[in-house]
Amino acid sequence: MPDFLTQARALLGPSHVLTTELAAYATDWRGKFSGAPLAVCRPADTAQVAALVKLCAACGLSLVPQGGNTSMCGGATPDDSGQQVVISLSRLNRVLEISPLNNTMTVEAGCILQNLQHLAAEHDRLFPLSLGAEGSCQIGGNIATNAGGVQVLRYGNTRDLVLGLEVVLADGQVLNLLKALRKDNTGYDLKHLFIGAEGTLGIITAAVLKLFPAPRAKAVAFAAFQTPQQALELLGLMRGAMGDRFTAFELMSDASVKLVQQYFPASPALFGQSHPWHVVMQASDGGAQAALDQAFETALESALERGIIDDVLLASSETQARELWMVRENISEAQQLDGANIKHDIAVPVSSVPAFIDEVLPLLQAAYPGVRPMIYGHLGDGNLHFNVSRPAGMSTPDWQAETDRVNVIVLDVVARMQGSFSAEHGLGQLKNHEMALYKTPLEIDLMRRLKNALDPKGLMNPGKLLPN
Ligand code: FAD
Ligand code: 2HG
Ligand code: ZN
Repeated sequence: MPDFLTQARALLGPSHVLTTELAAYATDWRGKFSGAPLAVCRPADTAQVAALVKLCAACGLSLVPQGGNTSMCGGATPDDSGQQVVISLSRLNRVLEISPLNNTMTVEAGCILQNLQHLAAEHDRLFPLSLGAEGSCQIGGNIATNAGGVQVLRYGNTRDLVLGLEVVLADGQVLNLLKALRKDNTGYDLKHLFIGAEGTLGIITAAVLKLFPAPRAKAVAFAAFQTPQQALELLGLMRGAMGDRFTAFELMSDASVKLVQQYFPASPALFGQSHPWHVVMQASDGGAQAALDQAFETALESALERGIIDDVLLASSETQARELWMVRENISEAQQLDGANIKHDIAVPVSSVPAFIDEVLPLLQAAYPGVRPMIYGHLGDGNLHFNVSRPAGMSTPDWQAETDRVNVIVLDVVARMQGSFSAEHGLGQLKNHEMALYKTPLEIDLMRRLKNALDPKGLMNPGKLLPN
């Protein structure tokens, strides 16, 4: 077997093969998983990624692709065998082309999402993927997890934003699908195999992304109301009034808003009294600000008159809009600061969300008196983050020991409602075991056959996505 470290250093340069101070690469964002990689390699381009994959294969070493390491499921965290190589894509951060006429940009996988949003804006375009981790996650990681975020309602998931891909396969071959085509029915659409595959089928090195016209006007509001059913009524009313201009509709329980206010004291003051539920919502378009404001305000007035909402705050400046959004975007971080929580990233049909909440809450409260569910998420997509914080007085290890039981309570209801046990974060090493419970044997068998066809030696991110 070739000496991996010597050859990797010759290939990438010694400073790009790290064997010490690996904690930032070896531990996940939540601090839930950590491993012991043999090395962290930082290739500079697609050719180096391909050569590195070939070297790993020759040495019989498995590899873990890593972008911004913001996975919620330990997807980018190596195991503790000392036999896995983390391949960090951070140095593949070039923009290869931006074409306002085609409404596309071609970028390397290690580009930070927020930088791509800014780049699009500089060209008077919108790249609509938007999520709390956008300042550090990479487009390769977004594609590998088929990330969702807060504008799926209008623009779809990452899968809908990718026109072309370049992928290094498990044997080191480079599959170049970097086409900027809106139509191409020439056989199986191979790029979709790698989108959402969590690095188990290949390493994404570049992508062609869709751009949209840059909005000229934007309206943001934060509303308070009594029941999830009213949130659905509000969603229907706002979509009816605003049509395609309605881009985001994010639900938050009062407990999750209060948690943000507790851990982020600079959060904006909201309403004079408590309300059980809140949403932050956004509309945007290419027309005049006054016209958008008028349509938005008229729709909200109608919601108030009909008693759908109790109260509403309209952002009167970009700063205020950002502050209102930060209440929503800081919930993850606030939960992280608050200690252990058992996360569920579920989806049910949008119309079933109120029934789902009504069914699960009493079951949890009966099993764990004093439990603190933090319910929030992308209501417009039927996707809730149903993250259950430990009951007051229970220790973190005792609560973590309840994970399987809590999962069954929540996920069995999801399954009965024909839902998904992982709507946008993927499976990683946190939820791959649930596959065996909630996917059919035929689905799992087909996935294994795909995996074996593309990665017969099982070297690409083993232990993730598929059940062990
Ligand atoms: P990593 O964490 O590095 O990797 C994620 C997975 O992709 C791993 O399996 C890894 O092996 C694989 N991977 C990474 N890069 C490549 C590549 N180039 N080729 C092949 N495989 C690769 N997700 C949502 O969907 N919606 C949200 O609203 C959302 N909000 C978040 C908010 C916060 C505060 C945090 C911490 C995370 C959030 N996430 C969200 C989860 C996370 O999935 C996203 O942040 C992001 O898509 C992951 O990108 P990354 O570059 O950090 O990937
Ligand atoms: C969000 O929508 C993210 O804020 C993170 O998907 C959710 O922390 C979570 O569970
Ligand atoms: Zn989310």
